[in-house]
Amino acid sequence: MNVVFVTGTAGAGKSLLTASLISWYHEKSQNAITVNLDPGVLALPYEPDVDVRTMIDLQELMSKYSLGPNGALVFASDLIASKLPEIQDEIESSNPDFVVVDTPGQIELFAFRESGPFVAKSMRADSKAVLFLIDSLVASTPTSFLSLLLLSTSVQLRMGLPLLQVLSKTDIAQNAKEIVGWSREASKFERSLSETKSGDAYTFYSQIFRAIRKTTILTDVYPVSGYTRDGFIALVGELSRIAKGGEEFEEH
Ligand SMILES: Nc1nc2c(ncn2[C@@H]2O[C@H](COP(=O)(O)OP(=O)(O)O)[C@@H](O)[C@H]2O)c(=O)[nH]1
Ligand SMILES: [Mg+2]
Repeated sequence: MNVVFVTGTAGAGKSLLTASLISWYHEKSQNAITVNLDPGVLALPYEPDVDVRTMIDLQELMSKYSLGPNGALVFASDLIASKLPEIQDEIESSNPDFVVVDTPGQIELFAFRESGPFVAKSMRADSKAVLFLIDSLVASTPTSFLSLLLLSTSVQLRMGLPLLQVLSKTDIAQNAKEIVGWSREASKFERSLSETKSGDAYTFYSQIFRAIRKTTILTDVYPVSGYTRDGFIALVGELSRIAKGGEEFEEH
């Protein structure tokens, strides 16, 4: 059983990518299931096989503990960890090859509290990996791209699993190819950076960028569209290659 956690900032396209990945797997006759770990989501573009909303009731938390919607969401996200045995049982009852896990809308509720790292560490699987979605509409400038790379690095440290960076929404982005170019060649990033930054600010950003490239997994960014499925062959190929690799998804 190979598990992939789909993470990213709110609105980056996690749920749509989960929906598209699962229908891709099903069309290829793979035994694949989805898990929704977002206790607060109202509508999903897929029918989750395992759904944390059947285990955690946001409305009940609000009335029982006199919480507002934000407080209840924080509480609910923390409760995910305690539901792991139940989640695991439900997953294993389908005996799947691939499990696509959609994570809470707000990354900080998952990756930067205890539940995300706990679930990532404790879930039983042959291989586990994380996708971090970088919204190409948000990452359209070198500095905003860099800030999302920093967030991705931070999520990787929290989750303690190999992580693939996915550039999402390439079908509607103006400059998806340019962003991929930045990720592959520091000189391209710096050329674009120099259009808006100079002096100390330029040095600051370019040094952080080079440090991330040197010390972390940033080798490839996978450009995809959850909408048109552009880029799926490369992404799914990498996921299966890693899954076949055995124990853990390989570190870059
Ligand atoms: N055009 C386009 N829209 C997308 C894509 N991925 C997500 N969206 C839209 O962006 C919005 C947020 O997507 P969603 O999957 O709910 O994001 P999440 O909060 O990360 O789960 C929705 O309106 C989606 O339809 C994509 O690849 N292409
Ligand atoms: Mg979502």
